[in-house]
Amino acid sequence: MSTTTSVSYTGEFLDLPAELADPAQARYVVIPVPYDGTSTWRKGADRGPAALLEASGAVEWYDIETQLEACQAGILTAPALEVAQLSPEAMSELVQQRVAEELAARRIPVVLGGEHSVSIGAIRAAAEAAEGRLGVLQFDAHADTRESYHGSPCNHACIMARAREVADIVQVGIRAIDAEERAGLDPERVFWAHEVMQAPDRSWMDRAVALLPQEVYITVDLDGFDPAVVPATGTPEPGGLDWYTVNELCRRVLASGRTLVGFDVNELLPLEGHHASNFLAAKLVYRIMSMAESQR
Ligand SMILES: [Mn+2]
Repeated sequence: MSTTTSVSYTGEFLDLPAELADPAQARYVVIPVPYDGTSTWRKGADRGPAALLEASGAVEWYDIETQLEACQAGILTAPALEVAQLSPEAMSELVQQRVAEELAARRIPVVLGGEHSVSIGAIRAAAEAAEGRLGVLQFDAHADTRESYHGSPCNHACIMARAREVADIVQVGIRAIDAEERAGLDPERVFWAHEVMQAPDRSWMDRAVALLPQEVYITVDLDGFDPAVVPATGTPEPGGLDWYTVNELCRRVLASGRTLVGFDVNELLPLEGHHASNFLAAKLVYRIMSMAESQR
């Protein structure tokens, strides 16, 4: 029933020819992590990476805002990690190991979820490889700061609790938490959706950027977007971010001179007959690469 053509897609990001996906040269490596072990409501995020990759074939190589073709820097697409049967802890360790290898090879890892628990290993690897303190910029409807959930500290609802153990976090678009999480949040580091989407100007973005150290990892839970923008996600929450807000904050972070060490886009739950969300996710991956390349 959940089988669509996109599930079995195993092509390259952007459908790049071999010369733009040369392991000896490529600056980026896309790592699909089709994991859906801990999601709590609608299942199917394990189909996200294949749907995103399939949609990426329709993304233009030329980026209008940055006036460049980021793919000229080279983008590898790694085989999907085999994680379906793993516990969240074992999955996180495998992702951490793979991301650490790519960082050691001086590539920028781009993890495709899967549910949001795929980020834990990537953030840990980035924090270990960082020269100084790592910053993690999170776009999400949920704070994900539960210490443990359904028996696991590596549940999707805990990923920012794990991130703040090793990094300085900034949380944007948040609009669903429980009372216990509220008590543990650092109000300076949380940019609530209802505040930023109704703010008279974008000065809040300057405050967000200033909270990040030199080296930054970006984690995009697609439910950070409004469900009208991205309906294809497992736990949609009304009142979310729009395309230009997410793009502009990423642009400002990178234009500030900060270093992008890696990023992920997760929680895409492909819907039959709806491909706009898959395409947005693919385009966002490429836009972040384009913004990073424009600072080189
Ligand atoms: Mn979320």
